[in-house]
Amino acid sequence: MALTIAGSDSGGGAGIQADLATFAALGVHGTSALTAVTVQDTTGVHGIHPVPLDVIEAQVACVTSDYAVASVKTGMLGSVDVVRLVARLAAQDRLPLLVVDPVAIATSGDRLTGTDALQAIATDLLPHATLATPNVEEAAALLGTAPATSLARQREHALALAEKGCAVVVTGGVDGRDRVDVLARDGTTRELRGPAIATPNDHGTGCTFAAAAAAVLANGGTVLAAVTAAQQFVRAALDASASWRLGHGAGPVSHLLPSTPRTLPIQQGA
Ligand code: PXL
Repeated sequence: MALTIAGSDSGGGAGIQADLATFAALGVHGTSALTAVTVQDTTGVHGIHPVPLDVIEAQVACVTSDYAVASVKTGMLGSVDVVRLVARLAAQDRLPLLVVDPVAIATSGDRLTGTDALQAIATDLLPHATLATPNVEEAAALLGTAPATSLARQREHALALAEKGCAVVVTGGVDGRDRVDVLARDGTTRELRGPAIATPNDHGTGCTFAAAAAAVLANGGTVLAAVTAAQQFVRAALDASASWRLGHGAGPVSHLLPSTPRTLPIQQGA
């Protein structure tokens, strides 16, 4: 089982909702500690309401003292104080196999976490993580530099972040017609690539990627297995929702993959 520490997306495409759907699709029981309530649909973020620090800590303490949490994923943390709280819990070894998704901006372009909190993630939280999953823009924000516009620069950013002490996969790089994720650890890099998928529905890809990685780690997989499976899961989720028209903006990816049963068995007779 796994724990997500993240914000709620009322539109159900990203955040806690995407994390729990991903955990379930990959056969892992999900628990959650909510950091913020966002008022959100496919067109944008219309409000952000942070959850008080002591309530965030109480949720984590309650879940981790009752369940044997096997892996933890963080999403929208929102403020320096929340980042420091999560870093303190991690330093106390209460957040095993920690996957940090340094959420900065929603797919709609709305900011969810300030640059000061992103810097705190880089300095205070990454040293306690097993894996960090920034996209190209988030990697640049963590490093305080401009986003990579080449594969070589994407590799450099992944390697620089990995020096903080965890494996790092920088997602969403563009190389011709391919989309490339670069995994860096221990001074080496590895590329995972595939052709771009044409779809208007890419809301929640970052959360889904990190949650899928956490689910694989919870089941005893290696970091490479986690990143490989996460990429495959997101690609399948993008494919599966490409024809959906659920809202007026960027719609969600589908967590209902073909291997997932669509209906419950019908009980015949009495
Ligand atoms: O995908 C990043 C993300 C994380 N957390 C919440 C979000 C979003 C994007 O919309 O709403 C709560």
